[in-house]
Amino acid sequence: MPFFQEPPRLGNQFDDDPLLPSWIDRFVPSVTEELRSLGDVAVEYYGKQLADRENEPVLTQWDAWGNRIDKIEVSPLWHEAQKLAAKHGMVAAGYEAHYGKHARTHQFAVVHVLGPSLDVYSCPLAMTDGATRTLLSSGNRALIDRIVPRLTSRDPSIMWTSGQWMTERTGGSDVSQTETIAKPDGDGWRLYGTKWFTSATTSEMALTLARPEGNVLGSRGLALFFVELRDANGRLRNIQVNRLKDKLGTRKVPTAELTLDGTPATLVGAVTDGVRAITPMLSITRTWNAVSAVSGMRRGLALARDYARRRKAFGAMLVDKPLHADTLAMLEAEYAGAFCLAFRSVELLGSLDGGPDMEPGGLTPTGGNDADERLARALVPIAKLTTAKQAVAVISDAIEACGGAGYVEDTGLPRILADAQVLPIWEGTTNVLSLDTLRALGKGGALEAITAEVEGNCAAATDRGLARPIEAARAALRHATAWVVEAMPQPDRLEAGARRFALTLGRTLELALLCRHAQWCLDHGHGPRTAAAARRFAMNGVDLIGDAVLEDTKLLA
Ligand code: MFK
Repeated sequence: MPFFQEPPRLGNQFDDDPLLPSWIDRFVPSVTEELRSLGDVAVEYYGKQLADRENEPVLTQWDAWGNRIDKIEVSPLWHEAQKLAAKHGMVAAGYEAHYGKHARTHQFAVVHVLGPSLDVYSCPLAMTDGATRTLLSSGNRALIDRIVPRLTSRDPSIMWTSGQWMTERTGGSDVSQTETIAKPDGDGWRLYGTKWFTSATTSEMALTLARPEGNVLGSRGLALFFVELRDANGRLRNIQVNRLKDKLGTRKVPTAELTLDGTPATLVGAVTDGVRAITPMLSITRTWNAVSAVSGMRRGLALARDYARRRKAFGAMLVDKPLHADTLAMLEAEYAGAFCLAFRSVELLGSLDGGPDMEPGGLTPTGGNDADERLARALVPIAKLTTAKQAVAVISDAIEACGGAGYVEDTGLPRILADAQVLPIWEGTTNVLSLDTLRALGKGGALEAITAEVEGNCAAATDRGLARPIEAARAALRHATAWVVEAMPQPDRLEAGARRFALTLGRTLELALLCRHAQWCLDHGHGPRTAAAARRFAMNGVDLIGDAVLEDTKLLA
């Protein structure tokens, strides 16, 4: 009988997760059974995902009679994902009163368990969540009353998803150069321009930036608009889909280039300051990005761990080989740190929302307390940039741990890595977010908030076995703080070191949060595994601070 290797299999994606059950037990234990049952749904949809692997979105621009129709058909799994997402409240749960201030933890736990099996349907959901928060923050009562109930519905026949169109040919980072023009038209506006990266073009609505005619150049002159994509007959309203993007990953997502040629639009708020108006979207989608990064790592590691128990080489199972086990342990520690930071970001969103049950009807934000707001403003970009880089590195190693099979498309493994590569790009690159971190710290109070966060978590971790990782976190924080204070008056030095600084803060926060959670696990019967992750994370390295020699940079770049 010739040898055939058994493929890696997934177990229940709640129970098999080394962090999620204890995190949920700590913050919102009443959702444990719901998540456990979704853990099986995730396994079922992983199978469907493999079967659906080759289906990609198709754009049909013309009908048989020469009419421009620009119809996009998405994959069968995406149709199912739309229903699942509504039913399980992947957006709605964040706005429901039932779990009080832990509504966001509940919501993102569902996203974490189901997301990796839904072929990046998380992309339109992230923007839908961001659009909900942006509309709520805008105070535009007419739009809030008409649209938010759709975005937060659990009924698939009612729920809408939303796009977010910011990127133009002029760029995705510096949106101040936006070329789309808005012209007044009766009570509303019409938009003229080209949007270069519009994901979720099958959504019912979008929020977008445009410059009202005559406004000043730069981001202050932009305004935020609401666009309903189709008329009552399902026809696009003066929107042409030029083509779908031929992307490295996220190939199930119908990302398109659009021309807006007199597209009807509604002003969301003021006629200026659109970038500021859309910033609630950024905090939400960046947190989705962080959770997608950890859930992508989980999927890669779940398969690599299972494979290590099915694959024999050089006379032993891979898991029993010291070097293979050491590699998996290093990756699991990265996952554990990233998980804690992403879910801390989630928790802070909850306090920024003011909790979901702050008012009858439950959907108007009152804002959180000042300390949490200052912390969130810096922690969200740090969490996004740190976890995204970890995801690409960890998933790359996870598929390497499956050997050649990890490089063969029909195992489904390479797709996990290809999809992860968007995470450091989408919603702000690592460098843009490093600069955003500096800007957040420049507002005052944010570095103190981060220091208090690290110190508070370290102080709560009293077990002797955590002493070394705690010292590593404190030392990295001291080094980062000293560096930024010294570099502050030297703009070029500060900017050049911003990525190392932001990543050091990210890894320091991860380690401190991990130590705190490890202590909780030791105290509440969840065993010593998380403490082992904290020790190993510290060994992986935390402190990246350093100044490059400028002349070397010039020679190299
Ligand atoms: C899943 C499928 C994916 C498909 C493939 C996708 C491929 C990639 C497609 C893309 O292109 S994604 C790129 C998306 N783009 C971004 O996420 C934007 C990245 N750039 C930034 O985040 C810039 O920092 C930003 C555009 C916000 C800078 O804009 P400006 O024009 O320099 O504005 P400015 O003056 O810095 O900020 C305006 C106001 O917003 C200020 O408030 P004040 O007016 O009160 O002073 C800022 O403090 C505030 N602000 C800026 N960023 C903020 C913020 N407030 C809160 N949170 C933030 N993050």
